[in-house]
Amino acid sequence: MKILPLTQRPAWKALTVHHKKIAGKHLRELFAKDPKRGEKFTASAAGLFLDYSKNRVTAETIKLLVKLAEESGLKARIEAMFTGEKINITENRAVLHVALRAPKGAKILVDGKNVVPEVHAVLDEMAKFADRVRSGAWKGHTGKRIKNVINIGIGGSDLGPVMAYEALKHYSQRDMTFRFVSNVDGIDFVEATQDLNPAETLFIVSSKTFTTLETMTNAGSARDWLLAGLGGNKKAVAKHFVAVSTNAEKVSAFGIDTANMFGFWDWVGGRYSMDSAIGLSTMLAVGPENFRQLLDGFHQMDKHFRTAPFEKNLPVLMGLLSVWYNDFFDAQTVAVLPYEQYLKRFPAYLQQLTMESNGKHVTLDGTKVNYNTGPIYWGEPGTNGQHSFYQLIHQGTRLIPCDFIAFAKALTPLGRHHDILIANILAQTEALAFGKTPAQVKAEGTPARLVPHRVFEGNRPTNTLLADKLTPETLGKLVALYEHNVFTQGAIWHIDSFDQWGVELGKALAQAIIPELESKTPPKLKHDSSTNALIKRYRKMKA
Ligand code: G6Q
Repeated sequence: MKILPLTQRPAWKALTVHHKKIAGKHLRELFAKDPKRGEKFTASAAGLFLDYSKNRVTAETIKLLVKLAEESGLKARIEAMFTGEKINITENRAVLHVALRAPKGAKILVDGKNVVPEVHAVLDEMAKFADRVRSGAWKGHTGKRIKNVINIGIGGSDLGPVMAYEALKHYSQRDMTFRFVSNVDGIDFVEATQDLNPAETLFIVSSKTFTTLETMTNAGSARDWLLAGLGGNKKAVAKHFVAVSTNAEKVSAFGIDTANMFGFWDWVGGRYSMDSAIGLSTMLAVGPENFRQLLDGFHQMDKHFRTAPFEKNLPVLMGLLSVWYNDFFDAQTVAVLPYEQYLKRFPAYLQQLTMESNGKHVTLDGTKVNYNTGPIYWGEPGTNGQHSFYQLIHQGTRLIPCDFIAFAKALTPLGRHHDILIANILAQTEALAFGKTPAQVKAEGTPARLVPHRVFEGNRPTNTLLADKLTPETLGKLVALYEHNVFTQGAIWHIDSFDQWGVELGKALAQAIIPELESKTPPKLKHDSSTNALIKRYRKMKA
């Protein structure tokens, strides 16, 4: 199927005209016109319920957005991903995070080879290892049981594991301590280890490439710390270090026994890898059975994404709504606001997933886009955010579409807390949609001069996502929902959501400057005058 440039697709043109009609309409009006709106504009899948009625859309908008998805070849692109086509064209790779959660009997071919058996073989190895560590059968070098696990990794090899650990803490083995070291700022490592006994500590070095500067620097410091604490016998490394990587050679050169290496594949992107062996820390924390539940949740959402018609497809609807605001309303950002303290790292995780995927300026064929691509994702858990940046969402001059996330049941109920929490999320989306008119403000007895300050325009769009309770399975569904939401957006914009040349640049840049900072004699500097002067100043200041 030939895909026209985005702005030439008939649905895009129709949406441009349609937007002019919708832009002036208020949600108050849309709700008043259709008393069933709050029930109609909803969809559910795999136990997740989405209310998208408080969006600035009509049935016509959704019809046109779905048409846009069709004209963008979304269906074929979904199939291409699920069947292992090399849709990451700039790196010539398949994009198969969906294979990481495919059931045992499934068949997904990459270059003619079924990858599912390998996925399950690694999962089984991880489970065996996790059981040994959790039960105390795996002993450290001095014979002590492992009580502390530190994941060393960065970006995709850190954000997923941290988020999942925090999200699933309720299910974690509480007599063990889990920490995550990512930053090359030495403080990250120092603080993570300062109160730990090396004899009881296991490091997981998580790095797809096993060359990432930050991770290798931290792993080196971890080895020094361990050996210093255990009397310097290099044999100790084998009992206190395992690796998650695709690079066996480098793992072995570091001194980690490749028998203690858990592999994955080049068709797993870093930001899509929390359900691969990169999730080893998650499995150690919550146990193999819970990890399998997590994978099952992912898989349920995968099936929904692949098979549900677009107008009932949660990730597709959410992706299309993002495109709607990003490209037609010129919204710059999307806020993700979980009303669930365990999801406190979810927005940070999503920042990478969304922005590293869709922060692209050219289409698949290298043409510069003439429309906006990936919005900025950000957020904090509620209700905390309400006492800070919500002011701007309610009364600022920017349009900020928000995803509100809540669960019907608290994992550890405490008095009235949960009802109060949920009352807040409902009140916020209500206020954002309907606002408060000058007449309403006046009727409250507000002095005339204060009326403008206390008016809420409303018409601020929100999605509300509701699920039963935060379980490993639900977390899997939620993450897959956003993965496929990002996929949908990328398909509409016709960009490669799976490469990250901007991040690669960062990996190369600092390498040239490190020796200039470290050299004993003044280096010959060939940068611009600002960088040269800053390097000289830093060398002088640190002396
Ligand atoms: C993810 C990115 C990036 C990557 C890190 C770590 O999609 O490519 O965040 O995960 O740079 O890379 P390594 O796992 O190779 O250390």
